[in-house]
Amino acid sequence: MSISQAIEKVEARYAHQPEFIQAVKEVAITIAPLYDAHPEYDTFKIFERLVEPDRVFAFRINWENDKGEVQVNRGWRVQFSNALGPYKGGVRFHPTVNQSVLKFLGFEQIFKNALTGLPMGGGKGGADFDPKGKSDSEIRRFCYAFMRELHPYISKDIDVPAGDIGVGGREVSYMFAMYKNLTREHGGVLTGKGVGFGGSLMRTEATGYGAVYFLESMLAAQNDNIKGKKVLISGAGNVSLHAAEKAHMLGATVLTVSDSQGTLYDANGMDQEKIDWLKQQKAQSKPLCDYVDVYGGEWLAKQKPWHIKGDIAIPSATQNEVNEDDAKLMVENGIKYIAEGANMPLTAEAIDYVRLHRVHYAPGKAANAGGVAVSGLEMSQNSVRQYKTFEEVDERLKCIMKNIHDCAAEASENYGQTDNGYIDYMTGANIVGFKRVADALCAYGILN
Ligand code: NDP
Ligand code: 8G0
Repeated sequence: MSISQAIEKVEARYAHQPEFIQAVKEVAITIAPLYDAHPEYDTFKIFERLVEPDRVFAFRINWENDKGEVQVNRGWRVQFSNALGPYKGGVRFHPTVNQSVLKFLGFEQIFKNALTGLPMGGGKGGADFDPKGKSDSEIRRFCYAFMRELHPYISKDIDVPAGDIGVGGREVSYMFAMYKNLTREHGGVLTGKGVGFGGSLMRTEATGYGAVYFLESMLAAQNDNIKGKKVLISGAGNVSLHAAEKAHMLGATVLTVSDSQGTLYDANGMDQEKIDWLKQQKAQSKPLCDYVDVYGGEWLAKQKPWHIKGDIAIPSATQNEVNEDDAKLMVENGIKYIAEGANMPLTAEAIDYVRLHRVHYAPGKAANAGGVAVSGLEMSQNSVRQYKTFEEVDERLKCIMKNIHDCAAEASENYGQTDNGYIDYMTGANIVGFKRVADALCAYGILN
């Protein structure tokens, strides 16, 4: 079966899973030259096999709110592929979570994890629980209940979840406590744990910092650098605020962050004090717009950042947040580089538009791989029970991000996709990630 036939089959079978189809097509359209060079992939039906998860667990979560009322949510864990190592990927708590979203995220995770060069397979999980407006006790009860249902399917050598949207250090700690309580195992079953009980230094910063390290390599490839560049960031969560922090540390001017309510625009740039204030504000679930009263700038209610002039965009909120109109605004406003902090923040049309206009574009599976890479380092540290310093992890992260950049750029060149210095990172990253997984599957024969 050819790749295009496999896509048709996915489209027919999963017509009700648009995000998943979108993610599959984005990989499919770029790996044809690799497939042509490797007839064994066709023989072993690698693509057809990889678009179907190994398994999906679906479960109900019963929990009690502060009024003593019983609440019911749905949860899932998608174990997509363990060809390269234990299933690895975050857990998302957001009302928009469904199987389509988790399958797209799990599918992407397979190739991202392969790109890190660390032994991790791909998976993703979550629940349609909305943490907004919930008390700490409600969050705790939900996390306990979620882990009570999830724990039979995971372990440090089988499947290793972590946080994602709506799941940070507090939630990981509650889930870890329940896992430990039920299994009596104090090991590396979750990453993003507190540093006092098995967490890695730098895991919190890793995704945002890594995205900026990736950008540094993209800029260097064009004989350019980040100093003095104007940076637009969307989102105001873990990825966004740490991307802002690193961009500022390296001499860029961070003009925006945003959330579901609107965009914060500070023409003077956000320095460390302002970023620390934003972290505090978000940790207390307080509104971004209060910033204007303290530091000035503008609050643009219900607006995205893309109508503002800048050099670099780091969309770091959620999937499909940048549509074709937003892409046009980016190009009109001078954006030359895009590094995806979020997973699939650009729609397919937006990607086509920015690439057509020769904006240097790094897909999430390359640019945001720093988070899962440091999770991989957390797993190793848990196994050997020895912990690295912040500086040691930072060095490894820099090295991994540079390696992902260089491998993707090299594949773009080798497969004839680099055009006059314009590197096709999307094709390059997909080819490198896919090849590592496909070669493992071929070696296994027809077992996954
Ligand atoms: P957080 O929950 O910390 O932050 C999410 C941010 O995005 C918040 O500011 C939130 O705003 C905003 N947001 C979420 N959904 C929407 C929406 N529908 N519309 C507008 N804004 C929205 O999540 P993370 O920073 O961890 O994750 C952000 C992205 O990065 C996700 O795509 C995630 O999968 C990806 N990622 C995360 C990694 C990590 O290590 N955390 C690793 C690699 C990728 P509000 O508070 O108003 O909802
Ligand atoms: O550490 C992880 O496994 C993790 C957590 C959240 C998101 C991601 C990702 O790569 O999208 C990975």
